[in-house]
Amino acid sequence: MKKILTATAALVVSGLAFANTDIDASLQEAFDALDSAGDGFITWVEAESNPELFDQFAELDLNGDNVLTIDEFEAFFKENMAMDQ
Ligand SMILES: [Ca+2]
Repeated sequence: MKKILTATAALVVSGLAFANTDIDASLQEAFDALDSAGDGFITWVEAESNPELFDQFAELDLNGDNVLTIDEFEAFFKENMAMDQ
């Protein structure tokens, strides 16, 4: 009985770890798709390809440098793209 519980716990833990990795990979993929220059930033011009992102750009740009880093983009991604995760 104890063995079964331990195995179940291990499955739950690895499932959670996998889910997190999956979101991180999807986040990076979505970011790279928008970062057409591949410089690690999403600019206003690059954000134009995604109207929802463009609308929220100023709000997401926490440090006001007019580019979004992956950390700034993460908030948008989790709110708008990862809902079904
Ligand atoms: Ca910024």
